[in-house]
Amino acid sequence: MVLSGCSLQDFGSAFGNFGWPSNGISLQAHKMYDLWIGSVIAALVVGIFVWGLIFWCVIRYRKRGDELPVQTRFNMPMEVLYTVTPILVVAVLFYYTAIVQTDVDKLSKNPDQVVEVVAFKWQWQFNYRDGMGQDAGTVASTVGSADVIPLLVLPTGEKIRFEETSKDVIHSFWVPELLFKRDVFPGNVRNVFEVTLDKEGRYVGRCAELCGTYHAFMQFELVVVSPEKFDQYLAARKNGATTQEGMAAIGFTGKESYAVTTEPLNTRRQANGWNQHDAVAAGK
Ligand SMILES: [Cu+2]
Repeated sequence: MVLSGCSLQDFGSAFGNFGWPSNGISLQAHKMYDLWIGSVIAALVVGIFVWGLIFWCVIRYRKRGDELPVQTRFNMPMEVLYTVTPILVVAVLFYYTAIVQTDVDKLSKNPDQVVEVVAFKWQWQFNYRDGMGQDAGTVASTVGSADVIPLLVLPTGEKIRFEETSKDVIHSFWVPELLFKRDVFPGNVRNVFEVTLDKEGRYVGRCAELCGTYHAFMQFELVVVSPEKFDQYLAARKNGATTQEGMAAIGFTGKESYAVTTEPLNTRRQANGWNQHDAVAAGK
């Protein structure tokens, strides 16, 4: 009750969010953030209590002479207290975790947008879909390359459903600002989750599962725009515009039409003679 009186976000940001990037950019992220900050506060309260007891004992019962102190064998109320208290702490943490987790995993019957996330060694493809499931059609698609970071443009305030699939090994879709990541599996497993974004901006995304030699190059950028701009973007893409032309259509021209939060890494594959037929042929 005391905690509900003050904002967890104000408290958290005063302490660097206790290690998280921020309070997130989606409704789901805000709930996870509050759980995180609440858990840290609970841990600190228990910690301060325990430290207090330790230092009190150290000072109060320090050695004063050679006389043997009172030899207490057990204390029933104490035994009960330190069995019941941790169980209560765990029960409360479990209760709030279960509530937030259920909410984050919740799927709606009619999402506003469906994006198929296809991971492969070592890039991402984002397919805008006309329905749910494997059999739905793709209306627009963005695929990354070694030279161009793929952009995933999405609107605020809409239920966005992500459907994940991999062409080879296990990858993991991760946007730190979503405070969320989920593995991308090959084969029949099609991981699905939903997000409602509430903060416009551009955010870096990464593969968070070590998937091979060029794992580090699996970067993308999430571009969150207003629903109006998103509709314009998607309309342009449906009319055959490239990702960069689509970005220009909603006001991101020139350099802005490319990723701004991260840039392609220099692969040096040529210089190092890795996977290069020419290099192999030349005997390098
Ligand atoms: Cu990967």
